[in-house]
Amino acid sequence: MRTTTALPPGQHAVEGFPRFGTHLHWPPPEVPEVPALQIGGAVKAPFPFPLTELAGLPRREITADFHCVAGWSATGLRWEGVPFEDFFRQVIEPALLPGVTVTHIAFSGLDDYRVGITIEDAMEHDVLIAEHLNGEPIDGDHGAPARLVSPRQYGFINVKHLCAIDVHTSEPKDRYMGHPTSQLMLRFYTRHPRARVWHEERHRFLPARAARLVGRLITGRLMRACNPDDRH
Ligand SMILES: Nc1nc2c(c(=O)[nH]1)N[C@H]1C(S)=C(S)[C@@H](COP(=O)(O)O)O[C@H]1N2
Ligand SMILES: [Mo]
Repeated sequence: MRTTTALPPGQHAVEGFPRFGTHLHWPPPEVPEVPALQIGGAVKAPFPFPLTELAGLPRREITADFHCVAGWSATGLRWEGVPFEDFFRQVIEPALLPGVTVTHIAFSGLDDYRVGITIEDAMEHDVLIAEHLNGEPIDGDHGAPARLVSPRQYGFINVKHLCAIDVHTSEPKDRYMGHPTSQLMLRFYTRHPRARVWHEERHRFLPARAARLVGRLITGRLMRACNPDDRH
């Protein structure tokens, strides 16, 4: 296990692991009776992949810190699941349309939240489709039944309640669902296409230091509106 020595620039450690996101005004989405990942995009035909079948793929455990673009970091989280790289090679690649060059992967949640990331970032060895957090099945707060974990990228890339994975041949549009207030605030935030924490890629246009402020203002406000007793 890795012990945390340093945080990426502009981040501060918090106790525990708060629930966060654009969806905070609502309870976590209900998990379907037979949860599955709908695989689509540049494939021969879309198909569902039942989550139970993840058990038959290579498994990995990682310990990593989690960095929200608002500035807080939860440290030493132990995630367990299937490396996305293995999932891609074993499940998606055989289904691809012949001759396509995959550039991006879009991950969607049951709450209709979606982000697209580059294939390079998705194939990093520590990117997981995670089913367990600290030895327990992931709960509703943190993304049941499974979530994307990409520790080198900001929290907003780490899609909770995974239900669909689409392969793309160009950059897809993100979709942040949520309360109208969150939607309004998020219109002022254009996220960085790669969002790598160690490069402090917070915002598509603003330099890192200015983006720290925007991130804190927008996401900090969202957070406090929903967790009035917490100070993150
Ligand atoms: N499905 C879904 N995934 C999501 C979000 C969301 O609103 N819906 N919010 C993102 C944001 S902004 C952050 S910081 C993290 C928060 O994860 P946590 O609630 O487990 O702390 O989830 C990310 N993944
Ligand atoms: Mo976030």
